[in-house]
Amino acid sequence: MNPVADGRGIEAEDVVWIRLGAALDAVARREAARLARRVGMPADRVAQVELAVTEAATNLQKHAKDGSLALRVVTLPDRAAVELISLDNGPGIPDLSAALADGTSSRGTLGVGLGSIARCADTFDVHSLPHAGTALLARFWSVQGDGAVPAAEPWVAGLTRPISGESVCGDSWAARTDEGPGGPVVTAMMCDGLGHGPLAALAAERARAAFRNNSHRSPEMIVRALHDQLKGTRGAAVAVARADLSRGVVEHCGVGNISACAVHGDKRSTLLSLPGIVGHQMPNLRTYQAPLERDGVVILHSDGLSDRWTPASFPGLFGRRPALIAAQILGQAGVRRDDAGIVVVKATAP
Ligand SMILES: [Mn+2]
Repeated sequence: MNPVADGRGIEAEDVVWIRLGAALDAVARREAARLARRVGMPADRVAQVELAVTEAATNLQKHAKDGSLALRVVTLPDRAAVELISLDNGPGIPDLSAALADGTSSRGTLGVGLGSIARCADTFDVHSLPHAGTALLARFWSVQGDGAVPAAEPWVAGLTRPISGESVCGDSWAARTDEGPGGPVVTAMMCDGLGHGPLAALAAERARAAFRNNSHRSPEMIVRALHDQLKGTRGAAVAVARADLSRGVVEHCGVGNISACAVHGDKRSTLLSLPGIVGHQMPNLRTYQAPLERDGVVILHSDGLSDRWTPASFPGLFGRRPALIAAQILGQAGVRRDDAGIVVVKATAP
Protein backbone atom coordinates (compact mmCIF):
# COMPACT_ATOMS: atom_id res chain seq x y z
CA MET A 1 0.00 0.00 0.00
CA ASN A 2 1.19 3.48 -0.76
CA PRO A 3 1.10 5.17 2.64
CA VAL A 4 0.28 8.59 1.20
CA ALA A 5 -2.41 7.38 -1.18
CA ASP A 6 -5.54 7.58 0.96
CA GLY A 7 -6.38 11.17 1.65
CA ARG A 8 -3.37 11.81 3.81
CA GLY A 9 -1.23 14.84 4.17
CA ILE A 10 2.48 15.23 3.71
CA GLU A 11 4.46 18.11 5.16
CA ALA A 12 7.93 19.05 6.27
CA GLU A 13 8.86 20.73 9.52
CA ASP A 14 11.85 21.78 11.56
CA VAL A 15 13.79 22.74 8.44
CA VAL A 16 17.39 23.76 9.16
CA TRP A 17 19.60 25.25 6.43
CA ILE A 18 23.33 25.31 7.01
CA ARG A 19 25.46 27.19 4.54
CA LEU A 20 28.92 26.05 3.49
CA GLY A 21 31.60 27.18 5.95
CA ALA A 22 34.27 25.87 8.29
CA ALA A 23 31.76 24.58 10.86
CA LEU A 24 29.37 22.95 8.36
CA ASP A 25 30.28 19.36 9.27
CA ALA A 26 30.00 19.88 13.04
CA VAL A 27 26.74 21.83 12.87
CA ALA A 28 25.20 19.41 10.37
CA ARG A 29 26.14 16.42 12.51
CA ARG A 30 24.60 17.95 15.62
CA GLU A 31 21.36 18.90 13.84
CA ALA A 32 21.12 15.47 12.19
CA ALA A 33 21.39 13.79 15.59
CA ARG A 34 18.77 16.12 17.08
CA LEU A 35 16.25 15.42 14.30
CA ALA A 36 16.95 11.67 14.29
CA ARG A 37 16.26 11.50 18.03
CA ARG A 38 13.20 13.67 17.59
CA VAL A 39 11.58 11.15 15.24
CA GLY A 40 12.41 8.33 17.66
CA MET A 41 15.32 6.56 15.96
CA PRO A 42 17.32 4.10 18.07
CA ALA A 43 20.91 5.07 18.95
CA ASP A 44 22.60 2.96 16.24
CA ARG A 45 20.40 4.47 13.52
CA VAL A 46 21.04 7.98 14.90
CA ALA A 47 24.76 7.27 14.54
CA GLN A 48 24.31 6.12 10.91
CA VAL A 49 22.37 9.27 10.03
CA GLU A 50 25.08 11.41 11.69
CA LEU A 51 27.73 9.65 9.65
CA ALA A 52 25.92 10.05 6.33
CA VAL A 53 25.23 13.73 6.98
CA THR A 54 28.84 14.34 8.00
CA GLU A 55 29.97 12.68 4.77
CA ALA A 56 27.78 15.01 2.70
CA ALA A 57 29.00 18.04 4.66
CA THR A 58 32.67 17.11 4.24
CA ASN A 59 32.07 16.62 0.53
CA LEU A 60 30.80 20.20 0.20
CA GLN A 61 33.65 21.60 2.31
CA LYS A 62 36.28 19.90 0.17
CA HIS A 63 34.91 20.34 -3.33
CA ALA A 64 32.03 22.80 -3.73
CA LYS A 65 32.35 26.48 -4.57
CA ASP A 66 29.26 27.40 -2.62
CA GLY A 67 26.52 25.26 -1.20
CA SER A 68 24.23 24.37 1.69
CA LEU A 69 22.70 21.45 3.46
CA ALA A 70 19.07 21.31 4.48
CA LEU A 71 18.01 18.94 7.24
CA ARG A 72 14.36 18.44 8.07
CA VAL A 73 11.65 16.14 9.32
CA VAL A 74 9.18 14.91 6.69
CA THR A 75 5.91 13.70 8.14
CA LEU A 76 3.13 11.45 7.00
CA PRO A 77 0.25 11.02 9.47
CA ASP A 78 1.71 7.80 10.91
CA ARG A 79 5.44 8.10 10.38
CA ALA A 80 8.31 10.48 9.97
CA ALA A 81 11.69 10.63 8.31
CA VAL A 82 14.80 12.73 8.54
CA GLU A 83 15.64 14.15 5.15
CA LEU A 84 18.99 15.48 4.01
CA ILE A 85 19.27 17.72 0.97
CA SER A 86 22.61 18.94 -0.28
CA LEU A 87 22.79 21.74 -2.86
CA ASP A 88 25.83 23.31 -4.40
CA ASN A 89 26.83 25.66 -7.20
CA GLY A 90 29.40 23.49 -8.83
CA PRO A 91 31.57 22.02 -10.16
CA GLY A 92 29.29 18.98 -10.63
CA ILE A 93 30.19 15.29 -10.52
CA PRO A 94 31.74 14.13 -13.82
CA ASP A 95 30.92 10.42 -13.48
CA LEU A 96 28.00 9.76 -11.14
CA SER A 97 27.75 6.01 -11.61
CA ALA A 98 31.44 5.57 -10.88
CA ALA A 99 31.10 7.75 -7.80
CA LEU A 100 28.24 5.57 -6.53
CA ALA A 101 29.86 2.25 -7.35
CA ASP A 102 33.19 3.01 -5.80
CA GLY A 103 34.08 6.10 -3.81
CA THR A 104 37.78 5.82 -4.57
CA SER A 105 37.40 6.08 -8.35
CA SER A 106 36.12 9.62 -7.93
CA ARG A 107 38.84 10.75 -5.55
CA GLY A 108 39.24 14.49 -5.58
CA THR A 109 35.67 15.18 -6.76
CA LEU A 110 32.34 15.87 -5.08
CA GLY A 111 31.42 12.22 -5.52
CA VAL A 112 33.61 10.86 -2.73
CA GLY A 113 31.50 9.16 -0.08
CA LEU A 114 28.26 9.12 -2.10
CA GLY A 115 28.23 5.34 -2.08
CA SER A 116 28.28 5.21 1.69
CA ILE A 117 25.44 7.73 1.99
CA ALA A 118 23.42 5.74 -0.56
CA ARG A 119 23.92 2.44 1.29
CA CYS A 120 22.80 3.91 4.59
CA ALA A 121 19.72 5.85 3.37
CA ASP A 122 16.25 4.37 2.71
CA THR A 123 15.95 6.69 -0.29
CA PHE A 124 18.87 8.19 -2.16
CA ASP A 125 18.90 10.26 -5.34
CA VAL A 126 21.33 12.67 -6.91
CA HIS A 127 21.28 14.93 -9.97
CA SER A 128 24.36 16.74 -11.21
CA LEU A 129 24.73 19.49 -13.80
CA PRO A 130 28.31 19.96 -15.03
CA HIS A 131 29.66 23.38 -13.95
CA ALA A 132 26.25 24.33 -12.48
CA GLY A 133 25.64 22.20 -9.42
CA THR A 134 24.59 19.00 -7.72
CA ALA A 135 21.46 18.22 -5.72
CA LEU A 136 21.46 15.24 -3.40
CA LEU A 137 18.55 13.70 -1.50
CA ALA A 138 18.85 11.13 1.29
CA ARG A 139 15.89 10.04 3.42
CA PHE A 140 15.99 8.03 6.63
CA TRP A 141 12.65 6.72 7.90
CA SER A 142 11.99 6.24 11.55
CA VAL A 143 10.98 2.60 11.74
CA GLN A 144 8.21 2.13 14.26
CA GLY A 145 4.96 0.21 14.76
CA ASP A 146 4.75 -2.32 11.92
CA GLY A 147 8.47 -1.89 11.35
CA ALA A 148 8.10 -1.20 7.63
CA VAL A 149 9.44 1.81 5.78
CA PRO A 150 7.09 3.12 3.08
CA ALA A 151 7.64 1.19 -0.14
CA ALA A 152 6.46 3.94 -2.45
CA GLU A 153 7.95 7.34 -2.99
CA PRO A 154 5.51 10.16 -2.22
CA TRP A 155 3.99 11.68 -5.40
CA VAL A 156 4.66 15.17 -4.11
CA ALA A 157 7.37 17.05 -2.24
CA GLY A 158 8.06 20.65 -1.30
CA LEU A 159 11.02 22.62 -0.03
CA THR A 160 11.39 26.07 1.53
CA ARG A 161 14.45 28.16 2.34
CA PRO A 162 14.43 31.42 4.32
CA ILE A 163 15.96 34.65 3.05
CA SER A 164 19.66 35.00 4.02
CA GLY A 165 20.02 35.91 7.69
CA GLU A 166 16.61 34.57 8.81
CA SER A 167 15.88 31.24 10.45
CA VAL A 168 12.09 31.29 9.89
CA CYS A 169 10.55 31.17 6.44
CA GLY A 170 7.55 33.12 5.14
CA ASP A 171 6.93 30.56 2.40
CA SER A 172 5.11 27.32 3.17
CA TRP A 173 3.74 24.32 1.32
CA ALA A 174 1.47 21.39 2.11
CA ALA A 175 -0.02 18.54 0.12
CA ARG A 176 -2.51 15.72 0.26
CA THR A 177 -2.81 12.55 -1.78
CA ASP A 178 -6.04 10.63 -2.43
CA GLU A 179 -6.60 7.40 -4.32
CA GLY A 180 -8.68 8.11 -7.44
CA PRO A 181 -10.31 5.42 -9.61
CA GLY A 182 -7.34 5.25 -12.02
CA GLY A 183 -4.49 6.74 -10.03
CA PRO A 184 -3.70 9.21 -7.30
CA VAL A 185 -5.17 12.68 -6.98
CA VAL A 186 -2.63 15.08 -5.49
CA THR A 187 -3.59 18.45 -4.07
CA ALA A 188 -0.71 20.83 -3.36
CA MET A 189 -0.53 24.33 -1.92
CA MET A 190 2.22 26.95 -2.13
CA CYS A 191 2.01 30.07 0.04
CA ASP A 192 4.26 33.16 0.07
CA GLY A 193 3.52 35.31 3.12
CA LEU A 194 4.09 38.99 2.32
CA GLY A 195 7.56 40.25 3.25
CA HIS A 196 9.75 37.97 5.35
CA GLY A 197 10.58 37.18 8.99
CA PRO A 198 8.24 36.08 11.81
CA LEU A 199 5.12 37.90 10.58
CA ALA A 200 5.40 36.39 7.11
CA ALA A 201 6.03 33.01 8.75
CA LEU A 202 2.86 33.42 10.82
CA ALA A 203 0.77 33.91 7.66
CA ALA A 204 2.52 30.94 6.03
CA GLU A 205 1.82 28.71 9.04
CA ARG A 206 -1.85 29.76 9.11
CA ALA A 207 -2.09 28.84 5.44
CA ARG A 208 -0.69 25.40 6.18
CA ALA A 209 -3.18 24.83 9.01
CA ALA A 210 -6.08 26.05 6.85
CA PHE A 211 -4.99 23.74 4.03
CA ARG A 212 -4.93 20.77 6.44
CA ASN A 213 -8.56 21.43 7.40
CA ASN A 214 -9.82 22.06 3.87
CA SER A 215 -7.68 19.96 1.55
CA HIS A 216 -10.59 17.64 0.64
CA ARG A 217 -12.40 20.59 -1.02
CA SER A 218 -11.88 22.05 -4.51
CA PRO A 219 -8.81 24.25 -5.16
CA GLU A 220 -11.08 27.29 -5.34
CA MET A 221 -12.77 26.46 -2.03
CA ILE A 222 -9.37 25.88 -0.44
CA VAL A 223 -8.15 29.33 -1.55
CA ARG A 224 -11.39 30.82 -0.18
CA ALA A 225 -10.84 29.09 3.17
CA LEU A 226 -7.25 30.36 3.28
CA HIS A 227 -8.53 33.89 2.65
CA ASP A 228 -10.77 33.64 5.75
CA GLN A 229 -7.98 32.21 7.88
CA LEU A 230 -5.39 34.78 6.79
CA LYS A 231 -7.50 37.82 7.72
CA GLY A 232 -5.60 39.83 10.33
CA THR A 233 -2.23 38.63 9.02
CA ARG A 234 -0.01 40.35 6.48
CA GLY A 235 -1.64 38.30 3.75
CA ALA A 236 -0.05 36.06 1.18
CA ALA A 237 0.19 34.93 -2.40
CA VAL A 238 -1.31 31.44 -2.64
CA ALA A 239 -1.69 28.81 -5.33
CA VAL A 240 -3.49 25.48 -5.06
CA ALA A 241 -3.18 22.82 -7.76
CA ARG A 242 -4.97 19.49 -7.98
CA ALA A 243 -3.28 16.98 -10.24
CA ASP A 244 -5.74 14.24 -11.14
CA LEU A 245 -3.47 11.62 -12.60
CA SER A 246 -6.23 9.27 -13.73
CA ARG A 247 -8.18 11.96 -15.58
CA GLY A 248 -5.00 13.52 -16.97
CA VAL A 249 -5.95 16.99 -15.80
CA VAL A 250 -4.50 19.61 -13.48
CA GLU A 251 -6.80 22.24 -11.94
CA HIS A 252 -5.23 25.40 -10.63
CA CYS A 253 -6.49 28.34 -8.61
CA GLY A 254 -3.97 31.03 -7.64
CA VAL A 255 -4.01 34.54 -6.22
CA GLY A 256 -0.89 36.71 -6.25
CA ASN A 257 2.60 36.06 -7.43
CA ILE A 258 3.14 32.27 -7.35
CA SER A 259 4.54 30.72 -10.53
CA ALA A 260 2.65 27.60 -11.54
CA CYS A 261 3.31 25.37 -14.50
CA ALA A 262 2.99 21.90 -15.98
CA VAL A 263 6.18 20.47 -17.49
CA HIS A 264 6.11 17.83 -20.26
CA GLY A 265 9.53 17.03 -21.66
CA ASP A 266 11.09 20.35 -22.62
CA LYS A 267 7.72 22.12 -22.72
CA ARG A 268 6.57 24.28 -19.84
CA SER A 269 2.96 25.52 -19.82
CA THR A 270 2.01 28.28 -17.43
CA LEU A 271 -1.02 27.91 -15.14
CA LEU A 272 -2.51 31.37 -14.63
CA SER A 273 -2.99 33.16 -11.31
CA LEU A 274 -5.08 36.26 -10.62
CA PRO A 275 -3.83 39.47 -8.99
CA GLY A 276 -4.76 39.96 -5.32
CA ILE A 277 -3.65 39.29 -1.74
CA VAL A 278 -5.11 36.32 0.11
CA GLY A 279 -6.35 37.53 3.51
CA HIS A 280 -6.87 41.09 2.25
CA GLN A 281 -8.08 41.51 -1.27
CA MET A 282 -9.63 38.68 -3.21
CA PRO A 283 -10.42 38.77 -6.90
CA ASN A 284 -13.35 36.81 -8.35
CA LEU A 285 -11.72 33.42 -8.24
CA ARG A 286 -11.25 31.32 -11.34
CA THR A 287 -9.99 27.79 -11.76
CA TYR A 288 -7.88 27.00 -14.82
CA GLN A 289 -7.47 23.51 -16.26
CA ALA A 290 -4.62 22.08 -18.27
CA PRO A 291 -3.87 18.60 -19.61
CA LEU A 292 -1.50 16.42 -17.60
CA GLU A 293 0.18 13.55 -19.43
CA ARG A 294 1.76 10.53 -17.77
CA ASP A 295 5.24 12.09 -17.91
CA GLY A 296 3.96 15.42 -16.57
CA VAL A 297 5.28 17.34 -13.58
CA VAL A 298 3.33 20.14 -11.88
CA ILE A 299 5.40 22.83 -10.17
CA LEU A 300 4.37 25.74 -7.96
CA HIS A 301 6.99 28.15 -6.67
CA SER A 302 7.24 31.54 -4.99
CA ASP A 303 9.09 34.58 -6.35
CA GLY A 304 12.06 33.53 -4.22
CA LEU A 305 12.89 31.53 -7.34
CA SER A 306 13.45 33.21 -10.68
CA ASP A 307 10.78 32.02 -13.11
CA ARG A 308 13.17 32.19 -16.06
CA TRP A 309 14.32 28.58 -15.71
CA THR A 310 13.56 26.21 -18.56
CA PRO A 311 13.05 22.43 -18.41
CA ALA A 312 15.76 22.02 -21.09
CA SER A 313 18.39 23.38 -18.69
CA PHE A 314 17.74 20.42 -16.33
CA PRO A 315 18.39 17.36 -18.53
CA GLY A 316 17.23 14.13 -16.88
CA LEU A 317 15.82 15.85 -13.79
CA PHE A 318 12.08 15.52 -14.40
CA GLY A 319 12.20 11.74 -14.33
CA ARG A 320 13.55 11.80 -10.78
CA ARG A 321 11.94 11.96 -7.35
CA PRO A 322 9.79 15.02 -6.59
CA ALA A 323 12.00 16.02 -3.63
CA LEU A 324 15.11 15.98 -5.83
CA ILE A 325 13.37 18.00 -8.57
CA ALA A 326 12.34 20.59 -5.96
CA ALA A 327 15.88 20.71 -4.55
CA GLN A 328 17.71 21.13 -7.86
CA ILE A 329 15.36 23.84 -9.19
CA LEU A 330 15.58 25.72 -5.88
CA GLY A 331 19.35 25.36 -5.92
CA GLN A 332 19.68 26.74 -9.45
CA ALA A 333 16.83 29.29 -9.63
CA GLY A 334 16.52 30.32 -5.95
CA VAL A 335 17.54 33.83 -4.85
CA ARG A 336 19.09 34.66 -1.47
CA ARG A 337 17.31 38.00 -1.03
CA ASP A 338 13.86 36.47 -0.50
CA ASP A 339 12.22 33.47 1.11
CA ALA A 340 12.04 30.67 -1.43
CA GLY A 341 9.52 27.86 -1.72
CA ILE A 342 8.68 25.19 -4.29
CA VAL A 343 6.35 22.21 -4.46
CA VAL A 344 6.54 19.48 -7.12
CA VAL A 345 3.91 16.88 -8.11
CA LYS A 346 4.77 13.98 -10.42
CA ALA A 347 2.24 12.25 -12.65
CA THR A 348 4.02 8.89 -12.67
CA ALA A 349 5.55 6.81 -9.91
CA PRO A 350 9.12 7.99 -9.29
MN1 LIG B 1 8.48 36.32 -1.85
